[in-house]
Amino acid sequence: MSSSALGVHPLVDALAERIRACWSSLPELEPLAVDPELEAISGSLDGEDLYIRNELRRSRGLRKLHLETARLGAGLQILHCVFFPDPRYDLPVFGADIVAGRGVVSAAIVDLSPVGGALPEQVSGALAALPPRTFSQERELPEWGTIFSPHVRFVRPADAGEEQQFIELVADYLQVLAAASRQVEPQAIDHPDTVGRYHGQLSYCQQQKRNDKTRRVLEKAFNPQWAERYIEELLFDDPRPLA
Ligand code: BLA
Repeated sequence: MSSSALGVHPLVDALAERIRACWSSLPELEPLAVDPELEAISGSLDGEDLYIRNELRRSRGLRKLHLETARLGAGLQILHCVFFPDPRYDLPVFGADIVAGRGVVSAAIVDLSPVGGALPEQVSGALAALPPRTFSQERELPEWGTIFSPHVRFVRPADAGEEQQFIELVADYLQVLAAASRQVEPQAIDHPDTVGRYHGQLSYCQQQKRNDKTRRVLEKAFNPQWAERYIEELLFDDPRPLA
């Protein structure tokens, strides 16, 4: 059965398709195994369909590309996407999240987030040069959102036109990341910059885990132990220790 047959919001489907298309522009794209238990999860909760699909890849400079599309409790539809860099490469974390319920998108966020204090200059320059995209409803970041860059966009798309703008915005950010990941040269595993980016990525994961909204939804759809494992092992797993 296709995910749309289960009632995933068209923005979730369309953005997932666009992200998959962007994957192919990443250098040295390779498969990455997903725990078979987590690849496709379906069930029901309070009489509603429950569905999670997880896709993983990796590419040059990026240790894990994760795309999750889900339909969880109370008609909630989610797209969750994070590309985690290999700390040896001076690359940001790509993150995007869409939350929709009852046909309305309440949250759409995208960012290339720094792990080394500030974004690499090439990346911030390329982001600053992107075509402007305007949204009528900007949202305020939560208190844990200090991990995001000055280029983060957090909006509530008001109509189909703004939903399309959001898709284009995500594609712009992915193009910037693809260009950077083609050019950047790795540094030694024990280089102080590598160590700094490793700690930066740990703190990115730590802050994301402070988002109670994600945890609460997963606990309700499954159970607290399952949610804990899912968050720690798949959503925001720490990078492998350097030595
Ligand atoms: C908010 N995330 C939310 C909300 C829910 C989820 C229910 C509240 C919706 C709203 O405020 O309108 C739930 N998100 C999930 C679940 C998953 C998910 C269950 O990804 C996965 C299974 N969240 C991320 C990533 C980012 C992110 C990668 O996972 C950003 C790059 C951001 N989600 C994010 C932010 C909020 C949010 C900033 C708003 C939080 C707030 O306002 O308190």
